[in-house]
Amino acid sequence: VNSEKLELLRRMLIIRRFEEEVERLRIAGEIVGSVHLCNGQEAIAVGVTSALNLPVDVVFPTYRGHGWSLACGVDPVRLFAELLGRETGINGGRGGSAYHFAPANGMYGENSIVGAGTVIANGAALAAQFDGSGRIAVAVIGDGAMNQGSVHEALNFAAVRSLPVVFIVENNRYSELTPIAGMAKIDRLYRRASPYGIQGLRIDGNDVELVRSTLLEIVPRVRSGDGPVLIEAATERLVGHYIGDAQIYRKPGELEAIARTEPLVRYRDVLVSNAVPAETLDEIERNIEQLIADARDEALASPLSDPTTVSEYLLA
Ligand SMILES: Cc1ncc(C[n+]2csc(CCOP(=O)(O)OP(=O)(O)O)c2C)c(N)n1
Ligand SMILES: [Mg+2]
Repeated sequence: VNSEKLELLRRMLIIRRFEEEVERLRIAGEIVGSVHLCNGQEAIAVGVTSALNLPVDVVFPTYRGHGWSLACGVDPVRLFAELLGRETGINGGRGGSAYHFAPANGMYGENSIVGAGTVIANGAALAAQFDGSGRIAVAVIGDGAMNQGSVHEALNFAAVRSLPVVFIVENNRYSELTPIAGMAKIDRLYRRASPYGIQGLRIDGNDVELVRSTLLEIVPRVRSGDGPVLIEAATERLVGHYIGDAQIYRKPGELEAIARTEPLVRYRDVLVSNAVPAETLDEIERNIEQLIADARDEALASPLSDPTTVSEYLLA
C-alpha cells in the first residue's frame, strides 16, 4: 500500500518541480509566450489519471495542462523540449506550453479556447460507443469555463447520449483575475449537473487519495454506459493565472493560507502519519529534483526547431 502512496507523491512532485523549473526558464527568456502553471492543482491530475486505463482512455486538458501531460506519462525531457521550442519536443516544438498533444499517452491535446475540450471529449466518447473500445474521455475545465455556452451544450449532449465522459472541474476560484464569486451566483458548481440529468459531486481536489478513490468508483460506471458524471474538484492555484501575473486581486494573507492546505504539504503529513520515515520522503524529493534538473539540461542541449519545416504536420 505504501508503494502506491509513494507513487502518487512522486507523480505530484514531478509536476511541481517541473512547473517551478518552467517558471525559471520563462523568466530567463528561454521559454517564450504565455505560460499557465498548475502549482497547487497536482492532486487532481495525478488522482484522476491513476484511475484511468491510458492510452485507451483519453484526456482533454486546458492550457494549464503540463501537469496532466506528465500525469499521463509524457517524458519530462520531451515536454521541456516542447516548451523550449526544440526539435525533440513532443510535437517538435510546434505545440508549446498551451497546445501540445501526446496521443500515444492518451493526452489528446491542450486547448486555449475556454471550455472547448468538453465538446471534443464528447466526440471521443461518441466514437467509443461505435468502436467498442471501452474508452472513456475525461474533459478538464476550470470554474470559469462553467459559464461558457459550449460547456452547457456539451453537458446536455453527453447526458442525452449517455456518453462515457467524466467532466472534471478544477475549481481554483478564479477565472483569470476575476473571482468566481463575481461570475456565478452559486458557489457549488457541481449543482449544475443535475438540471442536465447527470450526477454531479464536489470533492476536495487537494486530497490525492480522495480524488483517486472517487474516480476508481465512478470510472467503471461511466465505462459501462451509465452516462457522464461531473466532478467539481476544489483546489487552489498557488501561482498567478499566467507567469508574470502580480496577483493584486488576492486578499492579504490569502496566498499564505492556501499554502497550508496545498496537496504536497498535506500528503507529506499523511505519509509521515502512515509511518513513512521522513528520510525516505527527503530522498524521493532529492531524486525528483535531480530528475527534473537533468531533464531540463537535456532539453536545453537539443536543437531548436527548424523554421523551414513550420508547415509540416499541417493539413493542406
Ligand atoms: C472562449 C474563451 N473566452 C475567453 C478566453 C480568455 N481566457 C483565457 S483563460 C480564462 C480563464 C478561465 O478560467 P477557468 O476556466 O477557471 O480556468 P483556470 O485558468 O482557472 O484554470 C479566460 C477567460 C479564452 N481563452 N477563450
Ligand atoms: Mg479557475
